[in-house]
Amino acid sequence: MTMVLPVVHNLPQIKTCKPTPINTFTGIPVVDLSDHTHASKNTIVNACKEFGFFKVINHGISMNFLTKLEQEIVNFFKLPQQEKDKWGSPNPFGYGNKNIGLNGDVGWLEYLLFSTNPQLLSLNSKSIIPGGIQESLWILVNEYVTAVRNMACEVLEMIADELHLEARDKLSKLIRDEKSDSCFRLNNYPPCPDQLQETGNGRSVIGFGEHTDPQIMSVLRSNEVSGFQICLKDGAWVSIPPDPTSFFLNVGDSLQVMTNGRFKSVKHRVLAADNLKSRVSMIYFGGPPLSEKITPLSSIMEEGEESLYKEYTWSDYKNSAYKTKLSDNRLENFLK
Ligand code: GA4
Repeated sequence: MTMVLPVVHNLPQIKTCKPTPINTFTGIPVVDLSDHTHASKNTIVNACKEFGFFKVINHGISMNFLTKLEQEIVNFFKLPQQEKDKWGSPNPFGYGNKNIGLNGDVGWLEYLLFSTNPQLLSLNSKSIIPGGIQESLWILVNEYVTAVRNMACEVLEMIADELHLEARDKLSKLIRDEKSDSCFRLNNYPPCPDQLQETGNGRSVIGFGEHTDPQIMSVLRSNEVSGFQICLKDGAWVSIPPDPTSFFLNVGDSLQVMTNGRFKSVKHRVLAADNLKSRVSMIYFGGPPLSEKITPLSSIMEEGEESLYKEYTWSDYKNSAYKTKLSDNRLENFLK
C-alpha cells in the first residue's frame, strides 16, 4: 500500500535557501539584566547599532515556569489536527499551518498567533479566551507575556538612559500603553522529513522565511533545537546557538525609524529542524498604539540632521505591511 503523506501535497510550495555552512556565531553581545550599570546599558545600545540583536541573561524568569509553559505548548501542538484547525485560519490571529501572512508566504511550521495588549490576550474574534484554548495554556501565556513585556520595558528604559532621552519611559510607555498593538506567537517547527529535505537538492528547507520585525522590540525564547539565524551587516547568515535559559531581543523596524537608522532592525529567519525534535519558540512583539506617530526621537537628532523617513503612524505602516511578502523591505515605502 502506498502511503500518501500530507506533506507531499505541500512540497512545491515549501521554500528552500542555499545551504549555509554551519556558521555558528559566538559573537552575540550578552547583557546581564541584573546589572544596571552604565556598561550594561552601553552594551545594549552598541548591540542595537551593530547587530540589532543581543542575548539577555539573569532576567529573573524562572526555568521551572518556562519548562511548564513549554510543556503546555507542546501539548497544544500535539492535539489532533481538526482540534487545532478550530483556531484557524489566522486572520491574522489564530492557528496557522505552513501559511504565513496573507500573501502566499509558507514555511515548515505551525503556530498560534495572539493579539496582546496589557489588558487583553486574544486569538481571534471568535475566541476571546479563556475557555477558547486550554485554560492552563492561556493562564501561563498571560503570565509569560506580562513577564517578557516587563523585560522589554526594562531594556527600553536602559536604552533611554544611555541615549539621554528626555524621559526614561519615552519608549517603554508605548508598549505599556493600554492601546499598545503588540502580539505574541508560539511556533512549532516539526522535524523536516528526509523526503522533503531531499527534494531541495541539498538546499535547506525554510522554517520561517527571512524578514525583519515591524514593531519596536521583540523577545524570543526557544527550546534547545537550533535553526535560528540572523543576517550580519555584511550580508552573511549566521546561526545563533539556542539557549533555553536565556532570551534573545531584537530591534524592530519602528525602533530603527525612531533612532533615525542608528539601530538596525535585524533580518532573521529559521531553517527547518533536521533532527528528531521539534523546535518550539515563543516571541513577544512589543508594538505601539495604532495612532502613534513613528518618527525619529528629537532628542537624539544632531543639529541639522534630517529624518530619513516620511511621517507616518503605526496604523499606516501596518496597512502597508499586510500587503507585503515576508522578505520585503517594509520601510522602503516610508523612506524619504
Ligand atoms: C513578521 C513578524 C511577526 O511574526 C508578525 C508577522 C506577520 C504575520 O505572521 O501575520 C506578518 C509579518 C510579521 C510581516 C509582514 C506581514 C505580516 C506576515 C506578513 C507577510 C506577527 C508581524 O507582526 O509581522
